[in-house]
Parts: sequence; structure tokens; C-alpha cells
Amino acid sequence: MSGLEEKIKASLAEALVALGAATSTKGLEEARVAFIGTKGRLIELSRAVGSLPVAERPAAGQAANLALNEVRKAHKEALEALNAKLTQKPGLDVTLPGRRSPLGRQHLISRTMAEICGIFEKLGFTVVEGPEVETDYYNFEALNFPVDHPSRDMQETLFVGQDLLLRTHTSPVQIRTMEKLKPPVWIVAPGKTYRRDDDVTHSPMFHQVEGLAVAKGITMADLKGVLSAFATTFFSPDTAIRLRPSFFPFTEPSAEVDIACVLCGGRGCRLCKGSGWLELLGSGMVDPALYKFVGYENENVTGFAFGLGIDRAAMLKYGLPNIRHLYESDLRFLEQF
Ligand code: FA5
Repeated sequence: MSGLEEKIKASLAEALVALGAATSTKGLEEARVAFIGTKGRLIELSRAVGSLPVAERPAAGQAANLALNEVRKAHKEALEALNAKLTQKPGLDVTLPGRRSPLGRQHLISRTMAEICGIFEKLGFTVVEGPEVETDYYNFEALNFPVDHPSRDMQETLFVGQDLLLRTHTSPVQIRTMEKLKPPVWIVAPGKTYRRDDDVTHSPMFHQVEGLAVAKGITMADLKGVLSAFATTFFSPDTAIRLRPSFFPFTEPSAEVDIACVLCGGRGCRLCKGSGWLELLGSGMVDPALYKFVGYENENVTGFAFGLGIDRAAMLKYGLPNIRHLYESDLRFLEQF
């Protein structure tokens, strides 16, 4: 083997090492230029074959060609591998658990409202709605609250104009419904209500469901029967209710309705302050004074009405200590239901 052949082989080995060590296209190009560029070492060596004695030229020429081809091939492969690595995207690991899309759900108030309305619908009531911004007439006057009468102070009113206010209860829907429909009337009216109230059991914005039944022959026994059916369906089958005498300008007689304490069942505990009962709603027999406002005075009907706090009902059912939990949009709280 000629000395040139040996140099070619050594240069080939060095070229392969240099190409293999290159980690960038720049490094790869430098290695290519150093060995097989116009002035590259292997090129210079292959040029030197012509100056060898004739007898040594064929073997040295063949070695030079082989070396050049091998380096070109190695360079091409190294360049392809590098390009593939540089354009590679992060792989998809199909064994990883999938990501769940967060699912929305009904707010506890909406759910409780739907549940309450559903119970009354099964009892034959129809769901209706009324406006949240009301006139003094519907919120007070037609409900038999005389102008300047102290009974108006029972409800801390938020006014939005001379004669406009945020309704303090859902009872105006009683008037709006009776204006539109002739008896018999069996409706429930859920919705938002507003008062200047704020403590652990009172919120400035809260929800009520109004109930109104007006037909021939309706008595207080019907009121108690309907509310008892509601309490046993909404709370638990053995929930007792009691009616306590009360006062509302639009019902006569009026009654506050309590349910047996959901925590102690009536024995007396911290929640019911030892009384065994929890206040749930206001109710009564529709005061006939209302009928003259809605043109029912000659209908010869009687009726009952009630106004149930939805927030209060949810607090009692789910044992919530503070009404504000319902309005803070804290998912840690809301996701429990
Ligand atoms: C009324 O609002 C009467 N309109 C109810 C009524 C209707 C009586 C029909 C007779 C006939 P009262 O002010 O008591 O009554 O409110 C009824 C219920 O609403 C209360 O028992 C309570 O559960 C709820 N409530 C009242 N104020 C608030 C408040 N600020 N935050 C949360 N719930 C409240």
C-alpha cells in the first residue's frame, strides 16, 4: 500500500469522525468543506494520485474514489438526520390520561328554584313570571299597603326612580296574574327580589317563589295541605310544618310557616335556637280587598297565597351556615352540589 493510500484511509476515518461529531448544520458544513470541499483534504489527496508512479495509481485512485463516495454518503445521511431532529415536533404520548374539559352545571339557586317549581307543577300550579323593576302600585298599593302606612317599612325598599323600585317580594305577580286571568288561578312565580338587607341569613338580592290559588271554595286547609305536600317532598317525607299567626297587608288571616328543624327533627338544637322549628315562608288567605283591584269582586272566590324564600330553602336543605356562600362564585363551594 502506498503512503498516499494510507493517508487517504486515515483522512477518511477522520472525516467520518468529524461528520459524526457535528451537532449543527454549521458544524456539518465545516466538516464537509474540510474534507471534500474544493480545497478539502481528501480532494487534495485524490489530486495527488496523478503524481504517483504509474504502477501505484490504480490502487490509490480506487481508494480515493471510495473514500470520497463514503464521505459524501455519510455527509448526506448526517444532514438528513440533523434536519429531521430539528423539525421534530414533541411526540404524542397516547398512554397519558386525557384532559377533561371542565363541565358547567346549574347553580344551586337555579337548581333549587327548578326543583321547587317542579313540585308545585305536579300539584297543578302553572309557572309564571313578572318584572323585577316594579311600580309602587304593583309592589305595594294593589297589595293593600296604604300610602304612608307603616306596613311598608316591613320591607326595606330599593327605589330606582320616582315611582319605580326593585320589587321587594314576588307578591306583585299575584296582582299581574289576576289582572290577566279569570279564576280559577293556580300559579307559582319564581324570581329575584331585592331589599336593603344584609347579614348571614339575609342578602340584598335573594329569590322567592310566590304561590297563588284562587277558586271557589278554597280554604286554609288547602293552604296547609299544599305546603305540607311541598315540605315533605322538598325536605324529607316526615317533615312537619306549623302555621303561626302573622300579618301581611294582602292576606287575612296571615300565617308564618315553619318546618320542623332539619337538624334535630324538632327536639331543639343550636340551629333552631332550641325551638325545634325553622321559619320558611309567609302565607295566608288572599285578603278580599285585593279583588277590587283586579276585578274579582263579583267572582265569589276565595284563595290562598304564599311567598317562599328560595335561598332560605336551599340553606335549610343543604345546611348552609351563611347565605353569602351562594353569591361568592367560589367553585370549591359550588362544585359540592
Ligand atoms: C314576603 O315577602 C311576603 N310577600 C310573603 C307572602 C306571600 C305572604 C304571599 C303572604 C302571601 P317575607 O318578608 O316574610 O314575606 O319574606 C318571605 C321569605 O323570603 C322569608 O321567609 C325568607 O325566607 C325570605 N327572605 C326575606 N328577606 C330575605 C333576604 N333579605 N334574604 C334572603 N331571604 C329573604
